Amino acid sequence: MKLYFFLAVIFLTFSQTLGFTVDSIPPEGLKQAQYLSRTLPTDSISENCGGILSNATGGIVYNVLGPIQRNERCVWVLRGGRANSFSIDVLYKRNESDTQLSATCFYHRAVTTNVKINSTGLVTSITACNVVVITFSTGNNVSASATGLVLQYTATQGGSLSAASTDQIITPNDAPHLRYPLMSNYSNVELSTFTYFSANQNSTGASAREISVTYIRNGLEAGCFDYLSVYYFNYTTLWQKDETICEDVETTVLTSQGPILITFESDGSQFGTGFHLIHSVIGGSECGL
Ligand SMILES: [Ca+2]
Repeated sequence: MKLYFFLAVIFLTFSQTLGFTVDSIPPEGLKQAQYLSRTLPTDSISENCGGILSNATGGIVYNVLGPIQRNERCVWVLRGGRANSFSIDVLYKRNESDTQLSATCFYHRAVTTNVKINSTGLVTSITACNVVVITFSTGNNVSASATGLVLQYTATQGGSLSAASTDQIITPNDAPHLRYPLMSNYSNVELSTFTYFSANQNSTGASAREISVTYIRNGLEAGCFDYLSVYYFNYTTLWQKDETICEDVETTVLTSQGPILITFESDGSQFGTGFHLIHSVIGGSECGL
C-alpha cells in the first residue's frame, strides 16, 4: 500500500511546482485511499478493477484519480470469511454521471437483492448476506474526469456455510475448463460463486464479444435440492437471476456480452460430484473492440 503515499508525494511536489501553497490538500479520494492503507493490511485491499476479498475486514480502492473508461464492469466478491452479515462504508465516491455503484447480497437459499449506492456513508439494506458483490459500472457517456471509489467493509462472522464454499473470477485468458469441485464431491451447505467476463476486466469500450459458458452436469442431488443460479448483469437492472439449473438439466449454454455470475448452492444433506463449466469468447477482436 505504498502506492498512495507515493502518489501523495508526487501530488504535493507537483502542487508546489505549480505555485500552490505547501498546505495543498490532496484530493478527497487520495486522502481516503491513504486512510485505508494505514488502517488495513495490504492483502485486505483490492486496488484492481474487480477481485475476491476473503478477509473479515477489507476494502476497495479503485481509480480515485481517474480516468474512468466507458463501459467498465468491475466486480468484487466480498466473502469476508464465514460471514452472516456485512457492514459496508463508502468512504469516497463522487456523484459522476453515467456511473453506477451497487451492492448485491447473496444469502444461502434466499432471494438475492441489489442495492444502488448513490452516496458515501454506510450502505443500508445490506444486512443478512453470506456474500456481497460490489459492482462498479459505467455507460457510454461517462465523463473524462470521472473518478472511482474507496470503500471498506466488515463482515460479521457466524454464517453456517461450508468452509469449502469458494469464489472464482474467470476471464477469457483463464483455462477454458473448470471442473467443480476439482476432485471428489461438493460439500453440504455450500454457496459458491463463479463470475465470467467477455473481456479482461479492465478492457473498455462497447465490446461485440460475447462470453459463452457451457454447463455440463456431472452429478447433483436430484429434486433441485442442490442447484446453480445464473445471473446476468445489466447496467440498469443490475444482477438479475435468469434461470436455475437443477439435476434434470444435463447441459445448457449461457451467453452474454456482459458479465455472468453463477452461484452454486447445496442443501444440508446428500452431495454429488458437481459439474463442469467451459467458457469461450465469441466475436470481436483481441482488444475487445
Ligand atoms: Ca444436497
